[in-house]
Amino acid sequence: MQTGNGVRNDWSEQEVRALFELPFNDLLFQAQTIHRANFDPNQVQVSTLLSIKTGSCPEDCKYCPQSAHYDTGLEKQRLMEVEAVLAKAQQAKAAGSTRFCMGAAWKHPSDRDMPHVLAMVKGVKALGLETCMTLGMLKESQAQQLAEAGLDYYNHNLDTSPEFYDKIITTRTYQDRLDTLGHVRDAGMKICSGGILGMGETAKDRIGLLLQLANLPQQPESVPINMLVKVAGTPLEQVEDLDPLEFIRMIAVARILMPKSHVRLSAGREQMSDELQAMAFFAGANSIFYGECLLTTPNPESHRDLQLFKRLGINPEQRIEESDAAQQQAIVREIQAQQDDALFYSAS
Ligand code: SAM
Ligand code: DTB
Ligand code: SF4
Repeated sequence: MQTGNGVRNDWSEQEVRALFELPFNDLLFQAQTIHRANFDPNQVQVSTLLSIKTGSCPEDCKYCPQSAHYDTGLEKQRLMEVEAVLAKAQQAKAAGSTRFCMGAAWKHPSDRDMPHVLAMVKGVKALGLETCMTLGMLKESQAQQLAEAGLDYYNHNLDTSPEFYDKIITTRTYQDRLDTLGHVRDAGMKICSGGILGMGETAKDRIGLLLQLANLPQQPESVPINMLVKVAGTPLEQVEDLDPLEFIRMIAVARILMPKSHVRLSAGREQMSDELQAMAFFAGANSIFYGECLLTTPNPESHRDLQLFKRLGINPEQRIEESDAAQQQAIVREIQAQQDDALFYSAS
């Protein structure tokens, strides 16, 4: 079946397997051809991540340094103040990011935390950045609230295939994740959903993950493909490395199955050579996390990324029109004035 924009969401396992089994050059040629038909091949979307609440997470995701189930020596941090988040967002914007992704180590947001989170969305949006959050599972009403506050994207990864999933996480189900994605869609937000490679999964599991993502009723606008960052203290600390060429194949097949989505070369770039990253861009990746930290683990230094972009002739994607900028500045001034008023009245 084709949806209105020519995107298919009835991929079969056999078809996807056949793509993975193509000779490498044939696969990359097909992916690059589809990429060029849908995107400027020399543009990459740039997002910056911030951990707004760090560690002590009740979930048991075996890859994650923030799970309370494992001792990773991580410095924990309560939910950040809105002002501190906005200062980080300003810095990200000044460095050239167009999207600011805020992540919290929660099973799900509590109703008590929602007003703070909503204020963060409004404030970051008013700075002229696209907004993304990843806060764990959402209830229908919470998704509605986030959408009303202006949240553009919600990140919630399927992580792996339904078959491999319970080897990695036991505290929430695959269906829980699909339900959250449903609430995000119903509320009218864009979906950012992908997974992690290199967790000891099989080739069939990688096919299974892409089948789930590509065959959603509406494909995710953003598809992060993470290479596992092995963190000491997590159960996956010693897992065997994945052949980097299999990672490139995954990007290429994601590009072919989801031709209109941004495919993000996500966690794991710090450990990758420039040449491997260049190959990922050729295979159809067109988004990265930029800035020296992911949520809790290192990302390449900004100057290394800028040099790589220059060597490859890649331009960061610009989303903000100059004409919008003046309007956004006016909104920022209005919010600041409202805050000043609130302070004045609470002090008087
Ligand atoms: N707690 C929220 C949740 O899981 O929905 C949001 C934050 S969580 C850290 C976001 C995603 O980061 C996970 O779904 C996983 O795909 C990715 N991730 C976490 N730890 C990782 C690691 N060590 N290597 C690669 N990706 C990782
Ligand atoms: C995603 O798919 N990868 C990002 C973002 N979405 C939230 C997170 C990567 C986290 C890597 C481990 C860490 O830094 O804690
Ligand atoms: Fe918690 Fe998210 Fe880490 Fe899982 S991935 S342990 S839900 S922070």
